[in-house]
Amino acid sequence: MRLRFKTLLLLVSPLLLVVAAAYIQWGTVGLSPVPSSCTSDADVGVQPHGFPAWLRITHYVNFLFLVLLVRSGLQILADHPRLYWNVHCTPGSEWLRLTPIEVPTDRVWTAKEDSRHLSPWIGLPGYRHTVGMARHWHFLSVLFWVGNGLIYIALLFGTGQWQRLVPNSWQIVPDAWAVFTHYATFHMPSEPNGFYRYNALQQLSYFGVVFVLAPLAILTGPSMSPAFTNQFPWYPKLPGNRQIGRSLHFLIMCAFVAFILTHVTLVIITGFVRNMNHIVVGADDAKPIGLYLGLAGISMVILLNVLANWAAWKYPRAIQHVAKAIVSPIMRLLLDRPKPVVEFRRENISPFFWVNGKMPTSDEWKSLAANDFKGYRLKVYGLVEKPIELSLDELRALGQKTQITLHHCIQGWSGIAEWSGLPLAKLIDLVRPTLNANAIIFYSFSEGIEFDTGIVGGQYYDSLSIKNAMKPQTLLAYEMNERPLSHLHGAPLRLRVENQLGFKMVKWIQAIEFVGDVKSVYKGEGGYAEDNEYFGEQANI
Ligand SMILES: Nc1nc2c(c(=O)[nH]1)N[C@H]1C(S)=C(S)[C@@H](COP(=O)(O)O)O[C@H]1N2
Ligand SMILES: [Mo]
Repeated sequence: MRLRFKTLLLLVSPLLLVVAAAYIQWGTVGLSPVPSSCTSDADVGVQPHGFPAWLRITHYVNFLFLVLLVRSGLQILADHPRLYWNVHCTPGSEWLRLTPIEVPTDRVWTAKEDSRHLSPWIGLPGYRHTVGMARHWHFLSVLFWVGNGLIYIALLFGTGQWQRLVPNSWQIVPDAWAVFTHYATFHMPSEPNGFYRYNALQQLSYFGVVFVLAPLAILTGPSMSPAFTNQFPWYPKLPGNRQIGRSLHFLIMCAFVAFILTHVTLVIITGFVRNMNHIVVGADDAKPIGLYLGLAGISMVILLNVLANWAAWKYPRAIQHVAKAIVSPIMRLLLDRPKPVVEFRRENISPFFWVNGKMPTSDEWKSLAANDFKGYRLKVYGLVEKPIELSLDELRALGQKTQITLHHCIQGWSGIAEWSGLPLAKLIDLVRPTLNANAIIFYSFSEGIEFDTGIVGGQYYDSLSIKNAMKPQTLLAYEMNERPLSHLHGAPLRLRVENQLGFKMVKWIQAIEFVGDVKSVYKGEGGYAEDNEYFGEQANI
């Protein structure tokens, strides 16, 4: 693991500075008194107060999904355990590296080889290169988390409870500082009864988590989506670029975890039994029932997490299909229609471009490669009126488009390159799919690797809907950065489909088939990664 020293300093120095300031104040002028409005005990007339059932329930549901989100998110991170501020992801430029490995320069080191094992105690579902399953849990959880959050916000403002969170005067800042100086120097202030009101620092923290941290977590998510950022080019520029968005998404997760740890600690040390009664049963007394039910609730969250891991390993296909039924329609509705438009300039091209996949080993590809692919014929067949075979020269003659675009790998890395090739729409016009054709299958010369097991085997392939294939940034590319495609990057022909993730972009294309339904091909999930690694076939995010 490596964290750049400068970055570490940048991240922790604000915290160190405020703590130091608290000590300096204590040692010089003394601690500011905690304002009386903070310490005065229950003023029963104050409205609103207490914790109604909706608040207690949404608080609990929030906790459950937050835990699932953090665990599945860490699993996604482990698939490319490096965080960058730059969009090129050049090895060595990462600000945080959660792997001991420095990328070797004397041989090919694929992004999949770079993925790390994560203990299933931490990760959901744990182990190595399980990004497909982790994403299903992440996206399913986020739907429920956001849904629960919206209900909470609606009721918060519908019932007046918001007055307990939203500060109504700037006085909260010096008041919160006064409380902070006490905590930081280990002078526990006398606490107000949280059933009626929070202390100033507590209120400000809750306000920050609900109205700043949660929205930022939600907003930084889509900055990583190829479909979304290709529709709204300004969006990833808000954080700066896709990798800054990804880094911030991670740092926001860290802030959530830090908040939860602090929150739980303070709940325990400021009157555990009474506090648990407040938030679990909504009563302001010292009976132990809230504590018992609360601990049972926490055990339930742990149990559900164990079940989530177990289901991911025991019934991965079922989870893939549940996500397909719930998540895919939403992605399709929100992200599938617009045409990808974003292009970059030559000077933006990445100096390094990560590689994925296993080079073809078949004699057929090797002998074609030995002869500079002069003998290559792309076969196009299936549900088309005019099946054809095309040489590379014939492909070039059909039309050429050049685009400089950002590649988004499902693992998290990205890179900008210039691609030239035949717009797929032209090929589709030429072969004329029949009315019952809906999807296009791209078969590779290469085999896939099931990464967690290391099993090599089965033809790599993937599919596109004809609708997506017709979009202007879908190319059969034969050039990268003004050179014929290199062997590593997919010679002689590869797919580019810029509103989707990298795994859809089959390299070393052997043949193209038009089908009615992807169910008829191999295991029927729409691609090698979908069949064997349980990736979702909808690759908009
Ligand atoms: N045949 C084949 N094509 C493939 C893959 C593969 O394993 N085999 N990996 C995919 C993935 S996951 C990505 S991110 C891109 C990477 O393209 P690159 O190696 O040119 O960067 O190729 C895609 N095409
Ligand atoms: Mo990828």
